[in-house]
Amino acid sequence: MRIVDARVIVTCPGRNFVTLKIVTSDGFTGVGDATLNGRELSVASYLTEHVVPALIGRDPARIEDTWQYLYKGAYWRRGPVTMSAIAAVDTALWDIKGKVAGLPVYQLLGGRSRDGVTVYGHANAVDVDGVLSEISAYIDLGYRAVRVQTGIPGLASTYGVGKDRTFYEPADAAIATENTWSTEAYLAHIPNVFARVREEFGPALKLLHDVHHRLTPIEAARLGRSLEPYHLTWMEDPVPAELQSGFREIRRHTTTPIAVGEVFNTIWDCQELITDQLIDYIRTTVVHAGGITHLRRIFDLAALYHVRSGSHGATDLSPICMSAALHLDISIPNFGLQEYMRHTDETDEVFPHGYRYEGGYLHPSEEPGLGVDIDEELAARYPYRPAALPVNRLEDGTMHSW
Ligand code: GCO
Ligand code: MG
Repeated sequence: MRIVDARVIVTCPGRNFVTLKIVTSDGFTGVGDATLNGRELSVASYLTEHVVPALIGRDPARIEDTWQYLYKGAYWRRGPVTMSAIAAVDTALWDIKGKVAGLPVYQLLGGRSRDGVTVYGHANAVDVDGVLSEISAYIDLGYRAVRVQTGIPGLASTYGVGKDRTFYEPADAAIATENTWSTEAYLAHIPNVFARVREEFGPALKLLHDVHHRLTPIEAARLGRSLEPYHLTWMEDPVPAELQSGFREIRRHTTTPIAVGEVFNTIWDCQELITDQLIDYIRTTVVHAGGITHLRRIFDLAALYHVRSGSHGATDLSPICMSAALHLDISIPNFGLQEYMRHTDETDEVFPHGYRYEGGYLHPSEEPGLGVDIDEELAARYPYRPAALPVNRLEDGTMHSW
């Protein structure tokens, strides 16, 4: 069997997605997500110009070899564009392997390690009363874990708090929206939010919070310590993570667990974080960290150091990425949590999928392969619309991490 066709499909059913579809000589097809929010066309071009021509004629069964060919063969290693492109190829080849074997991909990964994949929802609102009612709504849907984000008094807008609460989407303009940030206002407000939330919902609900790379290590240490009475499951992305040793400073001061990794692309971005036990959850994803093959490598390393998975699952990761994530989540020994931000109906229609939500858990599809596809005719009705992620400035105008 050979690869006879590979095409890149860009579509915008409410938001932009980039998808790779691979076709084999025996008529099997596989799909992979290649979406890089705000930089979509760079991955589409990397695939179309540099990867697709090299795929034609290759044996689709050679997943590891193809991964190594694309990673080592480019000479220019790592980076979000390269690794999202490799991820799309890898995911599509696992999909094909499952279809050829007649098995859902999780069976090829060793079978089930659990009955369902525990997910967390993204509860957000401008004020505390609003977020309390959002959390209640998630509990009514059966969620056991929620990530809590609120507006900050004195700031006009805050990351993680959307116009539409259910479908949070930060990429809201062709040229990046500018936000203003105050660490002082933030650090003064957040502990009060969690005090209210715990008071209202008791100790059993898993609570998470996304800091979105905005603090320095010592500020993050202060936040972690101030949140200790409320027993968070994790404090996410407390600092920008280029400096892995910076996490040592946070660890020294607080027992609030730390999760990081949504912007990481390879195992090298988190090697020290894992082997030095500086984090508790690794949040790398299928689409941005080199596909099922490489993500499993990261999770296997993490398992040796008591680090659990907590994959990113925002709306900019397509239902193809979510399908692939669930096959990994259900099979690995060190699963922690899976983020689940619901896609809009338009998106779900373009990507018909067999995974389902029930009572706080997601369940992967039982169909052979990943159990997800792209409706190409429908996708063609939603042309690409430029949309960038916001930027962030301090009150004096200094550029800050978003
Ligand atoms: C999360 C994230 C997202 C990202 C978004 C960027 O869900 O944890 O931080 O909201 O900001 O996915 O494209
Ligand atoms: Mg995040």
